[in-house]
Amino acid sequence: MSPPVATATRDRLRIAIQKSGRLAEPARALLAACGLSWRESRDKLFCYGESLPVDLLLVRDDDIPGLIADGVCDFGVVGRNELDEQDAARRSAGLPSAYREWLPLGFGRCRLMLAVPEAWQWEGAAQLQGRRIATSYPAIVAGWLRDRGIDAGVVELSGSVEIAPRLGTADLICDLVSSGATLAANQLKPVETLLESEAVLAGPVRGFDDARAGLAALLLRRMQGVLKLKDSKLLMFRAHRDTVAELSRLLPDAEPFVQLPGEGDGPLPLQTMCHGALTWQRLEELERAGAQGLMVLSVERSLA
Ligand code: PRT
Ligand code: ZN
Repeated sequence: MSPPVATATRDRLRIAIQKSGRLAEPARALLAACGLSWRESRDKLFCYGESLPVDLLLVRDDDIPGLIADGVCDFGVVGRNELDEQDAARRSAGLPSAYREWLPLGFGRCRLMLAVPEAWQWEGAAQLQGRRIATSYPAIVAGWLRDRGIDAGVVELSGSVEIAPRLGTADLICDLVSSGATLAANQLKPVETLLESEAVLAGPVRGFDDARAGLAALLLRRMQGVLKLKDSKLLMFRAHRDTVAELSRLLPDAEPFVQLPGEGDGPLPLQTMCHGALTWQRLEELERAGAQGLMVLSVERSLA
């Protein structure tokens, strides 16, 4: 039987992730790649950690910052947009920050942007004076306007923000954009970026002073390892000493070459960890520059 969700255990970590939605699967995949596994509860809201004392709480993304602030959860995987919005709202209500970003996670990328009707000639922020902006991010938008000394109305909407100009409830919008297709379908064009967002690991402002400290450090180290290796490949090849400088120039996204033990005075056996894509074209270029027997290997795990 799973322990009740609200019990404040101090020797287990509790991480909130989105139950369903854009960040749900990538968050689970990242935690699983960190070696975590869970027993699902029947209500599918709480998953008891089996491989490590790290439990999951499956919730709506909007609830994650508050769960951390209240100490119900230790960490959460949430969009920076949501975290910053709730933090800005807390601060404008005179409350102290109750969480912070611990690690950017590289998925769920999008931008919080101002978008205006296509017919507008965009001349800059001053044009917003006296206008009405529809958004689900009122605190971020209000702060952005305040910083620029602009007096504009903020119309808070929880969804379908992009139709507000057509309905006449606002003159322009501020919303998340990834491909831009939603804006285009609503005859809107993006003009200003307020925030570059992605999923982040959010946690308390300060660390932990009990058994969770060690668990948090372990989790963070594994996450950093997984993220670093995500696009990394081990590249092995042989090359004559006089071609090494040119080969490393062609691999600016690789770590310094390591020479492997070998015999004779033929080409040196070398390897390097490359953090960018190794396309066929790049390999052919390396071959022309003198690399022989090129081999690209996937890396499962690394403590390097
Ligand atoms: O049910 P729950 O409350 O948990 O989920 P939700 O519906 O509030 O959130 P969800 O799953 O839609 O998004 C979760 C997080 O994904 C967001 O908080 C962002 O951090 C991130 N994310 C990344 C996005 C987008 N890209 C995105 N494109 N969230 C929303 N959108 C929406 C945007 O609001 C607009 O309606 O997609 C539309 C624009 O997309 P394009 O591709 O047409 O530009
Ligand atoms: Zn939500």
